[in-house]
Amino acid sequence: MKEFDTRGRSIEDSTIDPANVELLRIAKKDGIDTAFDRVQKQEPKCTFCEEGVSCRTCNMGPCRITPNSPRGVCGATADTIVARGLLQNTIGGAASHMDHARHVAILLREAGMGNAPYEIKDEAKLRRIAGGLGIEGADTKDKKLLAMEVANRALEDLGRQHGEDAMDWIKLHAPEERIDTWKKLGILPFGGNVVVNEGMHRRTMGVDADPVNIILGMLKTGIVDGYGGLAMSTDLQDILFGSPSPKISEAGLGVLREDYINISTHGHVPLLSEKIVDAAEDLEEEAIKAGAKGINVVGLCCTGIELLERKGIPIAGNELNTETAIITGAMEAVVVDYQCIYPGLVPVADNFHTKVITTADIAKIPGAEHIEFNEKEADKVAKKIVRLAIDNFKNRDPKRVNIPNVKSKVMAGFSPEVLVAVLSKINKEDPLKPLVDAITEGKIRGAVAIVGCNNPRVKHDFMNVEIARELIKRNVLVISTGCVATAHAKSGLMNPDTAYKEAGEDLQGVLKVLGKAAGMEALPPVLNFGSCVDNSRIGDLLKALSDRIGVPIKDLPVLASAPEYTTEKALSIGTWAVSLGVTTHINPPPRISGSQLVTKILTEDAEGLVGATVFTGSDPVETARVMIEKIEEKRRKLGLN
Ligand code: SF4
Ligand code: MSK
Repeated sequence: MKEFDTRGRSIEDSTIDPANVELLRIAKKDGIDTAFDRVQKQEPKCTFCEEGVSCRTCNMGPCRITPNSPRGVCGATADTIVARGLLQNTIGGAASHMDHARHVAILLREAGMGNAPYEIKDEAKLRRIAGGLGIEGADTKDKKLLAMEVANRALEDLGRQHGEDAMDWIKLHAPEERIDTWKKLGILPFGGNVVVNEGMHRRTMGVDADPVNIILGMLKTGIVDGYGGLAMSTDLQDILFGSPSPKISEAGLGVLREDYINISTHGHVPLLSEKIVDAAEDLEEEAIKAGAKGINVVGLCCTGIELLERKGIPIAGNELNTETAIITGAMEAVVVDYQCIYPGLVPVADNFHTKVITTADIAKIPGAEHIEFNEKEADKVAKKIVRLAIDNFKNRDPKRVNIPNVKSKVMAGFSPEVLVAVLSKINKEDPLKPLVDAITEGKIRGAVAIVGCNNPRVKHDFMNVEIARELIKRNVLVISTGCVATAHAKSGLMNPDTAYKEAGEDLQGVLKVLGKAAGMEALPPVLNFGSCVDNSRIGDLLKALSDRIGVPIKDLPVLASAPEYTTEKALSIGTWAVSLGVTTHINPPPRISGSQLVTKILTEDAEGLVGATVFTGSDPVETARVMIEKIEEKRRKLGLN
């Protein structure tokens, strides 16, 4: 029998998700390899790589820094190599989000031209964004024409090659104070893609060797991600698919249904998944004819959250549920777009009847079935995929179906607009006042945005969930996105009926007042703000609070955290948070320990540059304690008790 791990880590020590425990036992019994096994087989890790002091940028290398060889062949020091490695990862994140934004912008333009079967679902937001961009006739123009103009402005913003002024999407969303700070530091982006281009240039052999300058380049990349990636994607998706509103649904692998054809949508960009939901509704009869009770579309990762926040589609799990979802034996098709899709899904699916269907020309996996997604024929492609799943139902082996009975009720779909709508029922003239009062009176001590991924190097969901529990107990509001939001949803922290009981007394009081205004007993103490690109909504909320209170974001009692970070995207989002002035916790630690200088810049000197730093910590109780200390320090500086 194959060994589950090489370090004696038990299944229970690998995940806190009971559904995963159940399914990993089956995987172990059946000899199915998952990320939980593979992570162990990668041990021990190369310490040069772990510390960030290996470089394979050019063909004189690879180079590794040791006491005997303190410079690479070109003369680069550990400081340069570590800083360059970080910059390169940040570029990977920003490039992913901006390509996502570009993709949505092109679809919006096609929809405006009548070339793609998509509607403009949030006309008010379209007009608001158009107004913010200074487009003439934003209030009166035909919405399709306006959609085309907004899309063109987005593409122009991404593609601008020269200029001095901030890019449009920065002006739309960033506080003036930040734009000034970034300008003074020489890191204010005038265009989107050019920053990625410049960064790739900066990091190649023989260009930027100054660690401080490279870190500034990294901050610039984080900023461009925040606006050219996250905010642009969010805005355009809201216009096309509608802005989120509170939705009650369910989370956890128990949302899969035994008698139904199960289709999961996984990835990040909801262009196809929205259509899969429609196609599944349309083809219900065909599913029944195939012997199923119907079609059950569920979400995984961020595409899943996009469906949850707009349509209330149940979310089956986060990153480390994507392989185990297949091990339920009840999944007819896993439909993926791009980002965070493990190639390991295919070998897991090979053990079952599940079809993994790739749809993006930039994201193919050997062994998967590729059905190219052409937006112009979106309905046709979606139906083809759903029919494939229906047809696959007959291949399911009922004896191998094991759907864990694990799921939790979840309230999702929060955003600044939703909060303002709730708050305006308490104070119509000045909606943010009740929230600001709760903060100044100390009923809410502060807020932490917990965002990011799962990482099998640490116990699945443990940090994500336990930090939140510690914080809400101490009257700190938590906002979460991405795989963390799904971790919180699965663990009951977003249950609209019970979650508030886990909050401290003062926070509970506030949640009850807000809940009453929203027509329920209490809001959850952990608010689901959506997918990874929806982190832009947190930026908008911080800007609104900073404007209302009259202090820069860097002085607000707020922090960010990515407790189980995996992707380059999480790193670039974290970099954006720091550039905004939000001190950010990150775990497992980034690969910087090989440079004292880079470590010092990020953990200390960044305070003088942007008013925020980075810190690490792998114990949830201790990390939450440090967070609360930092929040209390901010409160003291603001003169708050
Ligand atoms: Fe080595 Fe310099 Fe080439 Fe990196 S860039 S591989 S340190 S020679
Ligand atoms: S899906 S970026 S693992 S949050 Fe957004 Fe999850 Fe991180 Fe991907």
